[in-house]
Amino acid sequence: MAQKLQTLGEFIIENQSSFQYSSGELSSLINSIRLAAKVVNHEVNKAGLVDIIGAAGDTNIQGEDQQKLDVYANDKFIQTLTNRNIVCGIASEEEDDFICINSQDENHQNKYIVLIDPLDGSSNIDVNVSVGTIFSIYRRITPVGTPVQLEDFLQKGSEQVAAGYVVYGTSTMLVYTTGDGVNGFTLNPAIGSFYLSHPRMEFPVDGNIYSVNEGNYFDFPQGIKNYIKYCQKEEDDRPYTSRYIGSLVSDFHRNMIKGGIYMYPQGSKNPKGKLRLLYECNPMAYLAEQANGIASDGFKRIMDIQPTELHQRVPFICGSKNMVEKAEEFMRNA
Ligand code: AFP
Repeated sequence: MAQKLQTLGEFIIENQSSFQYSSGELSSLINSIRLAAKVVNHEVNKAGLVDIIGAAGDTNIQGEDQQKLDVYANDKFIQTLTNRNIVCGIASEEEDDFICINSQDENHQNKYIVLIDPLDGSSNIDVNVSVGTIFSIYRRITPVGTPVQLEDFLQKGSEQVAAGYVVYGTSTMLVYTTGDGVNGFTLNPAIGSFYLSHPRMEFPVDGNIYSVNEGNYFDFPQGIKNYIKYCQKEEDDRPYTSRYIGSLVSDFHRNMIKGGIYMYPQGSKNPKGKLRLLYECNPMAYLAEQANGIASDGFKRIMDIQPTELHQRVPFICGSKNMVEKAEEFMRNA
């Protein structure tokens, strides 16, 4: 007999009580992200049809060209979270500073803050390659009812209460964790609902895919060069294969399903790594650990790093446990 399909909305309600701080607020927040994701998905899918792609003329704080869909996704997520009045602060990869919500209202009781990379991998949009949204949720540490402060955003990844991503791919999926495993929901575009399609997602302990921008090979630390050579050697029946999309969400998603490792190390072009600790690495690290994987900067756990600035970058190595441990071993011994 066919199994009953469970929608994301039903899943959120059903699992609300298993969340340790259960008050319904986190559920509403994830519901808002679901809503914004559907709106952005609609626009991303139209990208090839309408003249929405291309640089918007602005440059973000990292000095990168912003594309119109980056701006659109940023606005939609911020608007949805602000209008529904369920968070007290938002930080976005596309904004220079964090946004304080309800700063004038002493009676507001919202306790969550959201950090978001609204459209990661956006340089892939104009060639019809998958992109994603990444989000990360924390409880504020300053008193409720006061304006949020920078310290609310500069928490270690280990303090996250939820994290997830939306991958706008051949199908659109929302994958998230609230600390009790990772579940994936696929959008049925005909109905506009996300359905539980990938319950309890886990990285295989080992894998055979390594994902890295090998164009930067000569710039990599010796440990990473040695690890890549190890993957390429044909001896000992180690048939590794290379797959790199250049869109973190998509590379992570594939590796979680098939088993693999993603690496973006430091180098002279990116002395501290390229990826952002708060918007990309911490949420992916939380998902990875909840899915039996590991995320490291080559030497230590990503989620143990104390952030010092909003747009901080770190080296990032993430994926199947045995593969990440092996890469760390090469880093230590280099
Ligand atoms: P964009 O959002 O600028 O396309 O950057 C995407 C990204 O942050 C991450 O999603 C990719 O894995 C990584 O950068 C790709 O970087 P390279 O193009 O340097 O390999």
